[in-house]
Amino acid sequence: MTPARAFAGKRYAVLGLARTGISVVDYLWCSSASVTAWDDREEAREQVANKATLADPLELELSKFDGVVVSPGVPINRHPIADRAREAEVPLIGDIELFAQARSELPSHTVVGITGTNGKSTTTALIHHIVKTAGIPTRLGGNIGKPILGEQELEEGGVYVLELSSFQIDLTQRLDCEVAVLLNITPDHLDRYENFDAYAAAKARLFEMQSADHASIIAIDDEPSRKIASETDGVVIQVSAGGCMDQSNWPSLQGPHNAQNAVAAMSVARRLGIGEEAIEEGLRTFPGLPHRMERVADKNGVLFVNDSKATNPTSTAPALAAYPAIHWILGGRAKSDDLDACEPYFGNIRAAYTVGETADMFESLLEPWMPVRNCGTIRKATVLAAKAARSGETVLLSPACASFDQYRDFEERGDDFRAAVGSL
Ligand code: UMA
Ligand code: ADP
Repeated sequence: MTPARAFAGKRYAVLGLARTGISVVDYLWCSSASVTAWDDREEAREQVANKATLADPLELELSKFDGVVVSPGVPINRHPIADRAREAEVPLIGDIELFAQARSELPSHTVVGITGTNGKSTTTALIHHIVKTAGIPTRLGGNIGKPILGEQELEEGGVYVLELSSFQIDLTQRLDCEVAVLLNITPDHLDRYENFDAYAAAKARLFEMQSADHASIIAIDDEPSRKIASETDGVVIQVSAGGCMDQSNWPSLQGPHNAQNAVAAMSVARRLGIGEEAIEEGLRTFPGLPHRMERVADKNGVLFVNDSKATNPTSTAPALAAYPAIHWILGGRAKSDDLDACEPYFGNIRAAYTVGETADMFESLLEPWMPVRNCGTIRKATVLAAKAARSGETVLLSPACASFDQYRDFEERGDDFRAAVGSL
């Protein structure tokens, strides 16, 4: 983004210096703001030493600042910075709020914001792909792994497509999306919210920030989303996975969950004035995203699928629904102590291979239903599953857990599975 005059001469404290924080410091520095930055990790601090004063915001007089900019990964429900900023009456904000404040200085443009528990990245990438297919300049950013302030500004008439997590929405006060999308709400991130209702309320704020003539596209396939749709004012367009008739021409959008993503994306595209032909072309040519039901190999008729991004049971369920005879590799760091969302599809599973911290727990949970091998690691599970699988069957990594017990992130876990398949 080109620097904004809105921040010139202002003072900001920035907490958290990973992808988001670094982009914030760079942007504020280029915009001639004065920045004091901090991260508990020394190596992170070193990266901004030439652009910011280094100091822990908890040791600063915060009332002297115009804002405290924190990263989405800083748990503001328990980190003392939240109380300190409130006491000093300084806004606690994130990078998306800075983007919102700079919008009036950008060439005229449209913002599409996408939230939901599952399917955000797929839908964000799909909308971006359809808009691009229609020949409109467009940029992807946000929770998908690309902080928007680090992305290049669009020319007149462009469309910014932003994936927004509830953590980012919590740090945003005035992002008025021309089109805002809610895909679904199921339990997740409960360590960051007082309860499930508070998590749902965080998502609802995206719609509360919109002007009356801007569109809210809400998939009404679960109760909390239906409630938000009924309580949202203005232009509300309700969609449902059930409204998607035929996915056969969309190779990267298979399964009921992708029907939901596709109907939401189609609705956004229509709202943006994109014609049906470009929409269909976009759906047909969408390449899909790595680590989401990604077909990594076909060996002697056995399909190997990497769904490492499925970090909770709800996001694993559609993958289990999509194949008839599965050797299921699962486990990692627990997000829940049950697999209830997956249970309707247990009939599709030939055998389970448990790994990671939840290996024992899932072993005892699944044993009454199916053969289980307690493998410990994905490497071992892949070898055993590949040996057992017959032609026409699928070896599926869809962990229903976070990756942090054994890996840096879900990408590293999916790459390890791909490497394990490669060395069979
Ligand atoms: N830190 C401290 N003190 C603390 C806590 C944290 O100094 O008490 C520091 C950490 O050392 C770290 C930084 O703060 O350096 C936190 O960074 P971060 O976790 O926010 O990392 P980013 O690289 O900026 O990534 C964030 C999002 N991370 C989270 O929401 C946890 C990324 O989403 C997002 O892609 C990126 O911004 C760009 O927008 C990741 C994610 O897991 C993929 N999101 C969740 C999800 O999708 O379920 C919401
Ligand atoms: P997010 O960015 O919200 O985490 P992704 O698009 O990366 O979502 O998909 C994460 C996982 O969730 C995928 O592995 C996929 O199996 C599952 N998934 C994708 N879309 C949906 C949906 N609409 N509903 C439920 N699960 C979904």
